[in-house]
Amino acid sequence: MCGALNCLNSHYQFLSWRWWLVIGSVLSCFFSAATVLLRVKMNVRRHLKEKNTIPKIFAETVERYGDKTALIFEGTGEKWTFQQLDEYSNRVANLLLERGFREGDVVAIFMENRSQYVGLWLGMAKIGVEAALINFNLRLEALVHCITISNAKAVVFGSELTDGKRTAESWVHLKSFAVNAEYTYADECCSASSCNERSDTFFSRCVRCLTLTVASVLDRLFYIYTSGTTGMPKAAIVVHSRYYRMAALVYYGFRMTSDDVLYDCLPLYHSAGNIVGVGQCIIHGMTVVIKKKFSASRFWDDCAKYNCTIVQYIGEICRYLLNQPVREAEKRHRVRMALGNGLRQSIWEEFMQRFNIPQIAEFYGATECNCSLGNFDNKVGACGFNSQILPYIYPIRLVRVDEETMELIRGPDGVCIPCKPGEPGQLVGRIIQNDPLRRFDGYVNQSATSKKIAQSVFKKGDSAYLSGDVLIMDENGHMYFKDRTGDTFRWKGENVSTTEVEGTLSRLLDMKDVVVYGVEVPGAEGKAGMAAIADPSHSTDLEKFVKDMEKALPPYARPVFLRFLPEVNKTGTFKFQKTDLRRDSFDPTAVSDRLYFLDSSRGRYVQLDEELYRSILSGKNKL
Ligand SMILES: *[C@@H]1O[C@H](CO)[C@@H](O)[C@H](O)[C@H]1NC(C)=O
Ligand SMILES: *[C@@H]1O[C@H](CO)[C@@H](O)[C@H](O)[C@H]1NC(C)=O
Ligand SMILES: *[C@@H]1O[C@H](CO)[C@@H](O)[C@H](O)[C@H]1NC(C)=O
Ligand SMILES: *[C@@H]1O[C@H](CO)[C@@H](O)[C@H](O)[C@H]1NC(C)=O
Ligand SMILES: *[C@@H]1O[C@H](CO)[C@@H](O)[C@H](O)[C@H]1NC(C)=O
Ligand SMILES: CC(=O)N[C@H]1CO[C@H](CO)[C@@H](O)[C@@H]1O
Repeated sequence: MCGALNCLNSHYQFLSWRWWLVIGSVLSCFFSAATVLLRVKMNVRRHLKEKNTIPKIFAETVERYGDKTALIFEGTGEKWTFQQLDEYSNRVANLLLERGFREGDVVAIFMENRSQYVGLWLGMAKIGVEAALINFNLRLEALVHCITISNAKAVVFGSELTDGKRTAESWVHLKSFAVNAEYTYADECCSASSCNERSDTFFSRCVRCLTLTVASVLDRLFYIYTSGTTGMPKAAIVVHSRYYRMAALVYYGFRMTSDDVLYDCLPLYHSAGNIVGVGQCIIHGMTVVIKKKFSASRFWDDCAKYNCTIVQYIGEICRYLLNQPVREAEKRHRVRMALGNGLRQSIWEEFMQRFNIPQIAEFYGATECNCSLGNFDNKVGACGFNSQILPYIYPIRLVRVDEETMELIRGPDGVCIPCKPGEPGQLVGRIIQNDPLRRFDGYVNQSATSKKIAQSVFKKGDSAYLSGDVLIMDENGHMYFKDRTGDTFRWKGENVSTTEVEGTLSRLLDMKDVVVYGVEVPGAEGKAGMAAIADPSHSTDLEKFVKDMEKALPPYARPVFLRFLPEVNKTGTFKFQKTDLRRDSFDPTAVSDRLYFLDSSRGRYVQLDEELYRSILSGKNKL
């Protein structure tokens, strides 16, 4: 619909039919975005007025969909109906009440992704106990850090995380009974089918007698941790209305129905998996297939098996799918939409064509941020839409920043400068604390919260949420993702976007994992580009690579250093971890991987040994 309109800037004659066509489609984009926003806004208002918390909304869902399948756990094939999920969560609630947990207490959940995961936090929410959803990949310091900052009174363990449990036993400040007791507890409830046969403490709990704790939709539902690509994770607060809003925006925005079947292979300790995915089950009565772990080779077979109509993706998942050999199931499925964020523009169309996916539903929005965007009209490459008129309804904006330091650039009056179309800028969202849609609930750590808020952004004296992400808006109002904070670097007087270079290089290298970052070279201004390439089979033809690269990238964007390694580290949400790579830099004494240096005079990569390294450091070798 809005896709055909990149050409608004060309000179249409006033009153010509094409001019009207353009205006017409900009307006229709605008109205569809505005309708979605108003609809969600009205629903949030209503839930606020009727005090409809997530457990109350779920109760309505159960009433309506009772025997329909709510969750399917791929792996065991276990299915839970809405009724069963409700009963399970009531047992959880009753058990916790008996153990003395009360409204406002925090209980951490540290287990791998299983159906019970949802039942656990939902059960807690029914009695106002707040769950801290801990990343189950964490160990040692990071794990202790996350549990500590959540102020959890108890931890529910999955038995599969035994070395995590050992770590946990040293947490003297946790109630000892809780650690031991809850550990067994999560273990006992491993399958719904065994529930009926067992008469142990958990399953003897009443499933019907439970009074929901009266709460406001502005109360805390649970905590989700930021992925911590830089530094320790932060606990972001998710209130009931935010959960509703995140799930409802994609539901209405992308025109989903309760008859859709959603394939969710993302971790449940993260908002994409647990809110955008599972939220469709809790709120809208959709069947959600929970996959224990993302598998590129099983992906389409699973979709075909469960008749999934929507799949979720995140980070690099789409590229891993493209990297797979062609298989029959990849076109046999009924998937009509892929929902997620982080699909690179460089593979967007190939992904749609090869797997026969009619619509990409790319959205943008951090857990804690109130500036979500959605690409509601299938526009290639865009992560959202915001027209020039929309800011009155939806106050988000791109403002000028120094892309390297992310410092806001202000005009003479001290207010931030809005970007023009085509100009990259940081996405900011105005904060209006008494509007549930415009609220920023922040982090558990107050000082982390204040770091994400700036004053005098839209006008003097206001405050706004800083997303930390750089986007570009075109003339029509489509927004495109540029880079994450600190990912752009400057080289030879130019700004290099790591996301763009990664996309290009990965394409040249048959979709290998490529991570690009800037490294400091003594005596050189800015940062030199370095690319870490996952190449376990040593299959890269460097000569061909250089030739292709020279055609595809301008000189300043070509990586000066290459590092070939067996595997690149990723976060639980399939994003690359760059911190270690940056720290290792290009020092051959510190890195055992193969390193190369771009000898620009000869136009080829040469192996980087200690001698060459010293010569670069001393400035003898020109970069
Ligand atoms: C998928 O759809 C087919 C045809 O409508 C049906 O026979 C099959 O039982 C469905 N599978 C599941 C898991 O619902
Ligand atoms: C690079 O970005 C900075 C601000 O972040 C800007 O001032 C500068 O003009 C940009 N340089 C180029 C060559 O685009
Ligand atoms: C972001 O949160 C702040 C703080 O509550 C709020 O005032 C602002 O309106 C929100 N902005 C958006 C775009 O949601
Ligand atoms: C809170 O955030 C600040 C700033 O980000 C950080 O320095 C501090 O260590 C954090 N405190 C805790 C307890 O995590
Ligand atoms: C990947 O992570 C492991 C474990 O944290 C670490 O030991 C290793 O150095 C990392 N590799 C790279 C290339 O950063
Ligand atoms: C991603 C992941 O680790 N998934 C886990 C989900 O739960 C099953 C069963 O406990 C584990 O085997 C998976 O590894």
